[in-house]
Amino acid sequence: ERAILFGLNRPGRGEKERGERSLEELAALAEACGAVVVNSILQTRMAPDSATFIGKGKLTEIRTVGEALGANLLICDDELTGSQLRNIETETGLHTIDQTNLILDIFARRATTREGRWQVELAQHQYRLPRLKSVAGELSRQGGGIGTRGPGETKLETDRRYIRRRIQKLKKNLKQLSGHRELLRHSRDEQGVCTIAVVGYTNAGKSTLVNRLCNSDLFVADQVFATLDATVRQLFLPGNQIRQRDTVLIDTIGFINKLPHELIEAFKSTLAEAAHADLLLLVVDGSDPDADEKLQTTCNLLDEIGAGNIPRVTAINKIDKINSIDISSMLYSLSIDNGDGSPIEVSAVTGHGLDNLRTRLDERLNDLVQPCYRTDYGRVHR
Ligand SMILES: Nc1nc2c(ncn2[C@@H]2O[C@H](COP(=O)(O)OP(=O)(O)OP(=O)(O)O)[C@@H](O)[C@H]2O)c(=O)[nH]1
Ligand SMILES: [Mg+2]
Repeated sequence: ERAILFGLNRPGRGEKERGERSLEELAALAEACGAVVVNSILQTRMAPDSATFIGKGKLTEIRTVGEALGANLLICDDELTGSQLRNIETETGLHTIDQTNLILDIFARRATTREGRWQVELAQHQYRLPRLKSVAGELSRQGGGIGTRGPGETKLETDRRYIRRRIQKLKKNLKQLSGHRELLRHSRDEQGVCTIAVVGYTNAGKSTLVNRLCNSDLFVADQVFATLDATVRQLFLPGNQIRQRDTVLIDTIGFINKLPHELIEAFKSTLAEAAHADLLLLVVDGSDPDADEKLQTTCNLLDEIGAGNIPRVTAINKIDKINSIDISSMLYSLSIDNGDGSPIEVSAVTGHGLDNLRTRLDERLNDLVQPCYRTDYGRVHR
């Protein structure tokens, strides 16, 4: 597919650059779906147009550019309403999707576990339901067989009913699985296991760091959303003996700016692993020019999923790719403001700084948890 990207930036200093970077990120997402980006169009506006998102003139321009470049897909760098989607498609003659749709598509491609697939499907239905008119037709055969169609009922109503029913079913299935997760978490609690959730922007190197620290072989790739599950791995720290507790690292889903709320909602049991951790290991890609903005997004999302108050250790990763003087002072002030101590520079690839990181994790865990006498614990209950 040959895609044209479009977005808005507000007037003001630095806003245009911000808009351009946002379109670059959108391009990476589009490429992750196998699309070829042929052009990007940015318009300066105070606010989106309620009917067409960007101005009418721009839409005509997009139609012309699209025809010249042989484009067949238009992707908006924001979430669109159903009527905006329809109006833009009419004006440009191009199949149009928005950023949420794109991210849901990537998740759908990457989800491998049963839980992951159900979570993505739930998010997709919740996204589709209010926009059903523009995509009506896709589902007509699945929901409405003989006998399901009431008198005078339109296809749209049947579709809605099918989706609502499916949403209920998926929620029920997911609830069962999240019960299982809770059980596992509960048993870790009972055994006094210390949990550290590894969180951060997508592609920051979280899985690589978990692998390096735990000698594990989780999937790593230079792509957005390589990880869609919360995976638990045992971490051996010198302090485990002193605390008489085991420690685990939990690798989690990466965050992204404008992470669709449908996904946050659908993935809440997976994200809950971070929200219940004793400590967060926040991984930042220090070689990324937008590192401080991405850190801000990450912090906001942590608040949103209820993990905002968990103590954290910040690791600035990929230090092998940068000169440490280049690291924005913003990064330091952001994490110091949280009262969590200065960030630790590491490289998950070369292993640089990992001993410092282990020491810091140990110190923080010592502050947070008391020793527990695990071996006695089991006997008391028998
Ligand atoms: N140069 C360098 N590359 C790194 C380092 N850590 C990770 N990478 C690379 O960064 C890319 C992303 O790594 P992942 O570990 O998959 O990142 P992640 O944060 O788990 O990403 P998601 O699961 O997609 O959110 C891979 O190509 C890694 O090889 C590092 O310290 N230095
Ligand atoms: Mg990962």
